[in-house]
Amino acid sequence: MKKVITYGTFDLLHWGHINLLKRAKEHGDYLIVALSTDEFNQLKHKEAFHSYENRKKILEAIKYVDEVIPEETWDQKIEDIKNYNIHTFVMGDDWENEFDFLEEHCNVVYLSRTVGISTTEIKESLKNY
Ligand code: C2G
Repeated sequence: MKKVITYGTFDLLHWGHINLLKRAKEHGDYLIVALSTDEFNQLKHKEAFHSYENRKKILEAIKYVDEVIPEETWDQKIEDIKNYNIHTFVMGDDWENEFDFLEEHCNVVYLSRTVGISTTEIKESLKNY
């Protein structure tokens, strides 16, 4: 079984996230999403609208997603890759080259971001509603 992993906050889920998850799944048979906890979001200087538990519930309902685990630190990726026997690590290309150090442990794939949508844009638009 070829297992794929990707990381993120996935707040206010939108089609850019879905495009990423769909393409990530195409790189294997089993997709794990390491979902940023509310505490880790603080380290990322992000404040999610939905709690970790609710973001997890939403992700688990997506047909491309097979498992959701917590992302608690920047440094857990190598351990995750080993513990979950990951074949391919996938991230959007806003992270291009940031995770190339993982290449000694698994394939590293950066997928193009979906232009025209982001959680930030959604929040901004709603402010003017
Ligand atoms: N994404 C995308 N297109 C968009 C918006 C997001 O392809 N329009 C992708 C991002 O590139 C990322 C994933 O969707 O791969 C999740 O996006 P975020 O929740 O913003 O992820 P981020 O906060 O960048 O977390 O350790 C890695 C970090 O946790 C990544």
